[in-house]
Amino acid sequence: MAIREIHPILEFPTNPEIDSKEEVSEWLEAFDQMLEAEGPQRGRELLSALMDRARESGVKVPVQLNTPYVNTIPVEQEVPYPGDRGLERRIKSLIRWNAMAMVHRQNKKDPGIGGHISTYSSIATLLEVGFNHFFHARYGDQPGDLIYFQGHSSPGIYARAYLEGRLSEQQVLNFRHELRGEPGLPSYPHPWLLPDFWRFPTVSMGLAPLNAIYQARFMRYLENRGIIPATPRKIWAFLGDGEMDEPESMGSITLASREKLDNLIFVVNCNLQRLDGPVRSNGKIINELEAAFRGARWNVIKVVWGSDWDKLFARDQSGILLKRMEECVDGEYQAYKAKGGEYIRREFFAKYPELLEMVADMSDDELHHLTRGGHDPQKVYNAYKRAAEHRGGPTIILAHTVKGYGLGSAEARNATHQEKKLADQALIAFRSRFDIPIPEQAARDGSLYRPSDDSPEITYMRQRREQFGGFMPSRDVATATLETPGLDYFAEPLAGSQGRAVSTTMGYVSMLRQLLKHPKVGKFIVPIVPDEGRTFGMESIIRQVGIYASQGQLYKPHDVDMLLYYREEKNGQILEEGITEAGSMASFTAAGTAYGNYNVPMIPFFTYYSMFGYQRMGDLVWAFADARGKGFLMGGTAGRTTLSGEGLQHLDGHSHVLFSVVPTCHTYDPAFVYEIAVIVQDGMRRMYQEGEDRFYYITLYNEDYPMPEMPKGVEEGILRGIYRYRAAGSGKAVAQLFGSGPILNEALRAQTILAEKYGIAADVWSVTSYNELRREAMAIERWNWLHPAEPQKRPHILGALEGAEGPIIAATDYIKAVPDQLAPWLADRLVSLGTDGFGRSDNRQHLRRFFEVNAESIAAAALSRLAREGKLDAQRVQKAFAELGVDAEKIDPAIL
Ligand SMILES: Cc1ncc(C[n+]2csc(CCOP(=O)(O)OP(=O)(O)O)c2C)c(N)n1
Ligand SMILES: [Mg+2]
Repeated sequence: MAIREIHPILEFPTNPEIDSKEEVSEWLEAFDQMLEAEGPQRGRELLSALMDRARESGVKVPVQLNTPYVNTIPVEQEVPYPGDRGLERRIKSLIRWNAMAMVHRQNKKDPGIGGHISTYSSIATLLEVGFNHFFHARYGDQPGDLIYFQGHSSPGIYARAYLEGRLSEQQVLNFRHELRGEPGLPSYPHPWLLPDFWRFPTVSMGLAPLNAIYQARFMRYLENRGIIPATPRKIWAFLGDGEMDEPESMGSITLASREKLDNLIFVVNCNLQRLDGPVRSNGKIINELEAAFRGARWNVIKVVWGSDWDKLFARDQSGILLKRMEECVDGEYQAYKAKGGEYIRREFFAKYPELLEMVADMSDDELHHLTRGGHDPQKVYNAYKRAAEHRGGPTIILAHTVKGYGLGSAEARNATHQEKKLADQALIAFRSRFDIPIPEQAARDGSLYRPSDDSPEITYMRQRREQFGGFMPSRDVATATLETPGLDYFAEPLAGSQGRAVSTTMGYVSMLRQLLKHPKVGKFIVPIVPDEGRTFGMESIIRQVGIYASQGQLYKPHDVDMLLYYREEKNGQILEEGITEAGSMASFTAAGTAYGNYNVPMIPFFTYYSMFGYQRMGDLVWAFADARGKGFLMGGTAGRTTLSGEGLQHLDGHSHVLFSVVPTCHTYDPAFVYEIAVIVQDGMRRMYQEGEDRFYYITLYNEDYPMPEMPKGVEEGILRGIYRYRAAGSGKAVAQLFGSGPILNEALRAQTILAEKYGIAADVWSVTSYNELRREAMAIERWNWLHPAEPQKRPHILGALEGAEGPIIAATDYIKAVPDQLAPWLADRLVSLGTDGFGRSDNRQHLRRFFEVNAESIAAAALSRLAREGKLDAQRVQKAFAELGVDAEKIDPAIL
């Protein structure tokens, strides 16, 4: 008995075969005696010393990451529950009812509209103990805890807010009916759709755990840099056990322990089921997660069994109950709940006569209602208390729950996730089980129920929340007050490089260096880089502001004598994330939403390899936009022909298309450093001074060429997406050449070729953003069709091109779909040249010829188009092709 009691502390399960041997018994007896006399701490020390000795002697000490399948906190170490259990149960029952009723009603009224009943039913106690006893809305003048709610439990969160009086009945009745001309509620946590309420979009599985880890780290970053005061704030992430299968869920768990993030608490709702069926039918998800997280050095607290099991454990002299619990797999545990008390007695207890005897005095109904730990407020409270008090690392609570808890025939069934509405009888049974004080007919109708404002339930709920500083979830954002630098601060990039060949990346890095020194915004800048700092020439920034390292620099770097040594600091400003674009995006998210979560206007610049950007972490970008994130994503080593040498997996020719789908993202493809300066300056103003919820994707290239000084009066054109960079030298242009990024230089060279070799005058335009031009044009077109009686308006692209005649050859280092965005307005004039197809390993010259975006191809395309329009002789143009080295019969790079 004593051995089993200390299991949770000692972490060694007994092995009956060894136990039986006499020698072992003697050892165990001696150990028991010592434990009794000197306590568990001494026991731990002794074991640790024994293990050290064993290791020194070459004995292979077994790695044991699992504790027995019981609660981590022994019953004798529990503290009593501090709340009014009866009242809290009534409140929880009311929330359960309303959460179920809102989904049920919607699906009766509008079949197929969806929603979830069974997820909240399993997590209700886990959330309610938090709301009543742990979740702080404020710490003094600081915002409070940050909570990532399991996305599919949203009906329960809404139901609570409804009882609190924060959401109207009409809103709740319009759950999943947002577009009816009256207030409604979105399906899941979406700050974009309900900005005063939700903080974190969590419904795409796996993003919440990753974002929560980086959020906890970012909180420490802000504290260590002195941007916010240190508080006992916590980050709670409520996660599904099925959700833990997503690679993002567990991919960064060692960061949390390495960084000693004791402000982070994961609560996994282990209802043993996901959408289709069991999470680990033939094993135990709780044990699997326990081993993984203990291995990653998290504090793991298992909450497996409710208090009513305690008396059975107390009766168990031989350890047979634990043995039976250990041998059952999750598929069986699920079946026990689905099939009820008689089945539990027959299949679980009757396996061993001794075990069966143990429950002889219990009815089938009592057996069925033996509670799982995650449904017992006493057990949950104790786990949370331990987690909140734990120091030195993150905690994960693995709470055993039942999916569809209380839903009668839907409880623990494989199909329960998809349950949207209940039959009349089930509604009535629900009402009885949870004592909902409504008439039978109201139960059949699935009516909402809210007691009066002065009822004990509502009074208690409100009092509890007042004690913790206010309602949650809630998102309140202070008005933006940051004064961002004017364009004059960017004098250096605007002046050009004085003939020196530099890349836009270099120009951007020196601009960033300058911004970091700015007296008002400097400290808010957060440079983020996933192990590519040197690729982008950021060594000087590392030296200037240091890399954030929560422990400082515990070693003397080998390059300490060099000017640009590898500088790590406890208050370092750069987040060097290592090779994790997803992790970096999570940091970008924490920083880009800090204006709302910490009231500090952090301005992240996440610079990365553009090819490993959106297509690698797109769902996180989408969630960032939903969360109203701000900041600059800087796609470095951009362009399918500009990043030479690398090849198919590296050469990015499409990230602009991918980013163009995000409504709040502004994408720019600048050719010159001054263009970047104008975009960044205006972006900072809009996001942080004007408070607009938007962000930027800007591509950076590594081709060196002289950066010109900014011509006069082009700022607006840069921001709107197009301006004439160099008009035809002599004569009126008969063709228009569009270029973006370094391909603008090819367009300029084509302009010269056309003029000098063929006497064709052409204008050259820098197109900084096809996407901006398209969005504006679409908005104008929409207005036009909606206002047929009004004079037509003209999209900016047509206004900008007024008087500019002839075909338009639009060349880009991105795929043709990028310039093609303007086809609805320029169709009869537009010839797009782009880099469709797989990248190749070669140098720029050969890549551009291969993809037909070099100057010669641009010139040839212009001549060809003029020939088609009857303005040039086709035979002559064909001859020109030969002169220009353009092979008309070459393979099409788009398909090969
Ligand atoms: C990335 C992603 N893939 C798939 C889904 C669809 N989906 C919604 S809920 C769910 C099952 C969730 O199971 P679990 O995490 O165990 O939560 P439970 O409802 O059991 O608490 C799935 C697959 C999703 N929301 N996100
Ligand atoms: Mg689950």
